Amino acid sequence: MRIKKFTANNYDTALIEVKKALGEDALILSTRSIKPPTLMAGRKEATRVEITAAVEYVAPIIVPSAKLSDENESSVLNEKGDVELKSLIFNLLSQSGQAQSLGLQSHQFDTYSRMVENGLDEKLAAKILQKTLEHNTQKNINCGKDPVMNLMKKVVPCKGEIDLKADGPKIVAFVGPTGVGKTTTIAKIAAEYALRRGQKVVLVSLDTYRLGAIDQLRVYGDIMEVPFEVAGGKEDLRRIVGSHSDKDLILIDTTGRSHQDKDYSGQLKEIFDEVGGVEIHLVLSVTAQEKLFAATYHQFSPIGVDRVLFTKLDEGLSFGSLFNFSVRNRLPISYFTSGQRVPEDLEVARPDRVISLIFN
Ligand SMILES: Nc1nc2c(ncn2[C@@H]2O[C@H](COP(=O)(O)OP(=O)(O)OP(=O)(O)O)[C@@H](O)[C@H]2O)c(=O)[nH]1
Ligand SMILES: [Mg+2]
Repeated sequence: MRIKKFTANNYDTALIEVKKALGEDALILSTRSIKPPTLMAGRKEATRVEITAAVEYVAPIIVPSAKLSDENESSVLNEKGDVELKSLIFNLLSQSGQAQSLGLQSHQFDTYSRMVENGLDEKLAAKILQKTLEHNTQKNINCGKDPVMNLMKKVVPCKGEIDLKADGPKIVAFVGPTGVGKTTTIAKIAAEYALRRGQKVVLVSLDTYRLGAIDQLRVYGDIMEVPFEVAGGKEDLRRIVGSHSDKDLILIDTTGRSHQDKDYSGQLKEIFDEVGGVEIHLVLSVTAQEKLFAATYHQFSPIGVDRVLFTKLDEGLSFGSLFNFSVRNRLPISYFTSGQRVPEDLEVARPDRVISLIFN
C-alpha cells in the first residue's frame, strides 16, 4: 500500500491532487487543516488542508519462469483483496495510534472513512461509532451503517418549519454573512406562508446599508402582494410591528456583514430587544468553510440565535459540516435551500435528509 500526504489551499484542490497521483481508487485516511506556523509581518497566511490518502500497492507476483509462455513472460498478476486492504489500512492507523485512540474496530472502518470523507468531524464520527457499537453489542447486533445512521438521525437537531403563534404575529429575523441567500430565502418562506397557506405575512427590511437591497425584497413583496416595510432603526421597527399586530408572520431581512464586524450584532440586539420576542435564524451557506460557521455563530451569539438555516445545498460538495455545526452547538436546523428558484427551492430540514446528504 502507498500512503501519501497532499496539501493544498482547500479540500477540493487537495482531492484533485490525490486523484491525480493515486487514481480514483485512492482511499482518504484523514483530512486536517494546517494552520500557518507564523504570522508574517503584516500578512496573514491562509490555512491549508492536508489529506492523507492511500492506494493499494500492487505487488508484482512473478510467475515461475518454467511456467511462462512467450506471451506472458513479462506479465505480472494483480491480486486484489479488499478485505486485506482494509485491514492493512486499519493496522496502519492503529500503528499511528489514531484508530486505537478513537476506539474503532476494523469492521467500522468503512463507515468511518465515509463519514470523514463527507466532512464529519473525526472525533464526532468516532464517538457515534463507539456509541452504536456499545448499544448494539448489548443487543448482539453487528454494527453496520444503518444503526449509525439511526443514531445520527436522533442526535441531529431539526426544529422544522416556523411555528406561528395563536395570538399575534410571529416575528422572525434572518442574520448571517453577506451573500448567503438571506433575502432570497425570506422570499421563499413568505411565498410558502402567504401564497400556499394563505397566512397574513409582512416583509420588513432592515437592510438600508446596501444599494439595491431594499428593492430586492420590495419586488418580491409586490409580486406576492405582501406588504413591505423598511425600518431605519429600532423605533421604526417597533412602530412597524405595532402597526401589523393583525398579521400572522413578520419576516425581517438584515444586512449581511462579515464575521469580522464585531459591533454589528450589538446594533441588531438593540433593535430586536426594542421589539421583543424575535426568533433569530442564522443563515449559512454550505459552500462556506466550517470555520466560518463557528466564527459567524460567535459573531451573532449575543443576539441569541434560535435556529440555523443552511443555503446553497445545490452547490455543496460535502455536508458533514452542517451536522458537526448543529450537533456541536445544539442549534436546531430550520430549513434548507437548494437553488435560486422562489419559492420552489426551499425545504423544511428533517433528520432523514441530513443523513442522506452525508451518506448518499
Ligand atoms: N445556488 C443557489 N443560489 C442561491 C441560493 N439561495 C440564494 N442564492 C443566490 O445567492 C445570491 C445571493 O442571494 P441573496 O438572497 O441576495 O443573499 P443575501 O444573504 O441576502 O445577501 P446580502 O443581503 O448581500 O448579504 C443570489 O444570486 C441568489 O439567487 C441557493 O439555495 N442556491
Ligand atoms: Mg440581502
